[in-house]
Amino acid sequence: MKYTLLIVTALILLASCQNKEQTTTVENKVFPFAMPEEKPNIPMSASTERMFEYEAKRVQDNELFSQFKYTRLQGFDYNNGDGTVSRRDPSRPILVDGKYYIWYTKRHTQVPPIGYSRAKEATDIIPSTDWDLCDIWYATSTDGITWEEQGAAVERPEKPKSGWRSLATPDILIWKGKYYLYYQAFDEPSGLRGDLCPVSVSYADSPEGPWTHGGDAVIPFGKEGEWDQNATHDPHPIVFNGKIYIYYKAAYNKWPDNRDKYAVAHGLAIAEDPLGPFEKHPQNPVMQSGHETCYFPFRDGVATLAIKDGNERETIQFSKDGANFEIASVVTLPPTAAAPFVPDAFTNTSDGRGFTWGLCHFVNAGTPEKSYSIMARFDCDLSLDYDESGYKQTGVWFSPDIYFEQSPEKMYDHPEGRYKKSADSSKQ
Ligand code: AAL
Repeated sequence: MKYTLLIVTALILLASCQNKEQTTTVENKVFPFAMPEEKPNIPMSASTERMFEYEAKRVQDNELFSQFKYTRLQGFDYNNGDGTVSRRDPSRPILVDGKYYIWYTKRHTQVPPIGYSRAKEATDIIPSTDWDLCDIWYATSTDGITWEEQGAAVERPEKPKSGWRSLATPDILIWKGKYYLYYQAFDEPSGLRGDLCPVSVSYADSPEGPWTHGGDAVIPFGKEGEWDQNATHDPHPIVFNGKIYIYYKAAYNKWPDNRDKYAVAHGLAIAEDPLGPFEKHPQNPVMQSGHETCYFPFRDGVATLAIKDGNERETIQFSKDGANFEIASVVTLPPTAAAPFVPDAFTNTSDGRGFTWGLCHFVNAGTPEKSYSIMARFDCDLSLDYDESGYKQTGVWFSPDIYFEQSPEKMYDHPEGRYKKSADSSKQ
């Protein structure tokens, strides 16, 4: 009797254990309610698998995710918005002796630009694009919002020196105590044969100048038939792995009669001396999304903001080697032509801290007839040293007017006018 009772108890216990085991197994096959720390060993969808590849599983905890908030800059006059004064493509701000410095493309022409597609009509007085007939100007600020324009830093040289037609889209490098400005140097009105221009460099001992010309075509065009055969735009230097890494942009797959098929990619050129020679990375283009370049040291690698163009537009990406980028987050309303204040951009850090603010531009400040650009400030939390939950919210609430501004009727109103209506655009 005693034995029978023992055996029955043992059997009941065994059965209950088995049941428990079954329940546990079944439960573990379903994705849990509490966010798992580790990737569970259960069948998962592609999206769930990918979630474990991000630096944080919740986007709100992702150091490479942020909202962007915008502020108008004070101190810049735009001639009542008549299209004759434009400022665009700011460099990253640098902080020297308590003052922020920026450089940018400034156009001050008698008339507004006539547009990319009418470049043949451009003269010494009439600019084709917003960045035609420009010089590199600079401004200073103590708070990043109110700026004092200081004057030209680098002006167009006389014809036929490279850049005689226009200088545009500068960015700055600090290397061994000297300052280097890289910028696009045009020898013809932009739009004539695309946006044809290579990069020139000038250097100075102080951000105030004077600037000495240091070379032209420092990042040479690719050979005929190569993706960067006729443009090296948006030079954007950082110091990484003890060397100067310049990211640059080229639009490819476009010809004067076939601009709509264009694609944009970024290349990387590396040098040990700011004046070159720059060697192009064998895996170029290193980035197939994004328009203007924006790269910054982040942790032990390099991160980038890829905006406007490409399948992976509006993403932030990260790469350990500065050349092989993966998506880190998808963002809303990212800054156009972002130029963040990155204190460790040139320190050769292997622990990049990110940034919390910068400058950007809006190219549609005017109308298509009086087109000009303005610069603005953005704030965000892409910094490892700053945590502001407001920037990590996922909802971005535009007023209904913003959506209605985007009406089908206004689809081709872009001031840079690169897109054409299809022959048959009527809807059935
Ligand atoms: C910009 C940049 C380059 C282009 C033009 C002026 O935003 O991509 O600089 O050449 O547009």
